[in-house]
Amino acid sequence: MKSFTSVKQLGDLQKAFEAAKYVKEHPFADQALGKNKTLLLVFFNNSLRTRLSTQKAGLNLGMNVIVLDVNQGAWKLETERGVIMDGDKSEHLLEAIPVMGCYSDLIGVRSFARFESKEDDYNEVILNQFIKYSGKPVFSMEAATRHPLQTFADMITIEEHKKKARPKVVMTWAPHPKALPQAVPNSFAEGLNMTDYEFVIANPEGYDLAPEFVGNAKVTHDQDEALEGADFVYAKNWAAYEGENYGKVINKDMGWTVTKEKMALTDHAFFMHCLPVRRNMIVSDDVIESPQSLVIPEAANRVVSAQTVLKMLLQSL
Ligand code: AN0
Ligand code: CP
Repeated sequence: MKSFTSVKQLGDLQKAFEAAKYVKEHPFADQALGKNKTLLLVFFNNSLRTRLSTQKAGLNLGMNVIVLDVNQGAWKLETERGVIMDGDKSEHLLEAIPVMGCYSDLIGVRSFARFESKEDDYNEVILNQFIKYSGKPVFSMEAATRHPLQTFADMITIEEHKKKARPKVVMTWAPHPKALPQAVPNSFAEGLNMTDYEFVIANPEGYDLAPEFVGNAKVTHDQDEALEGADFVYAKNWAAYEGENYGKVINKDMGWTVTKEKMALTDHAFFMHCLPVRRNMIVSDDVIESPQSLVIPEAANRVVSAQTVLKMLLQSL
């Protein structure tokens, strides 16, 4: 594996789940693999889980781990080529990236969609510059269009909790005050399309995701209908994707909050969310605190997903 930017690069899912199970049961078995190797994590955006779980994954593998928060303490970076740099940005990404490459063996990058240009976001301009200019294997810690380490952790969590071979998994949009990227839902859809589960996406009109990510999922604008008989409810907010509304919040319909009444429509479903979550916007207190809530096991599996992927990357160095 040269870089890791999409769950599709996991290849055979059953083998990936087995690799994850081994990592979970033997977290310190591969310390020799990472010895004297440096993991650099670069954050253009905030993070709690990704930051801590990926560091822990690297440490479990015996790696040295260094972290850079680009917006706190580093020079402000210009990302466009050809700009006359007479403003507030002191350094260009085109120097910064190869310099970071000099100090590391593997590089993780978090760089959210900026919602300034759909084309730039969906072409992953920042992540791809790291891949092109760092000279090192790069992995996504949530880029503009995907969050593969989250999706892999979500899929491991479903695998661990499913009670039937083909569970019904419903990904539902839920309201949020601010515009959030489509990376998590795109990536989850990409992952679920690799399985033979029944997969339904529920969102209000105007919030349809990009067709290349929706794939074979059934899409409905009726949340109640989608929830009927669900085994897993995966809630997430995302900003609009389509047309002029790209990156905008076009409605905050509180009728889409996942409540006890909504969960009663399901087949005693598990509740999932990648976190951070806004309570009583996305999900009610009682649902997230219920025994059916998997949000903490899901976050715990972020170490497993990161460690499994880092191990694969180290093995192909
Ligand atoms: C981010 C998002 O929705 O993509 C990160 C989630 C893992 N969420 C927020 O910015 C609140
Ligand atoms: N789920 C997730 O990626 O969380 P952070 O944004 O806190 O890393």
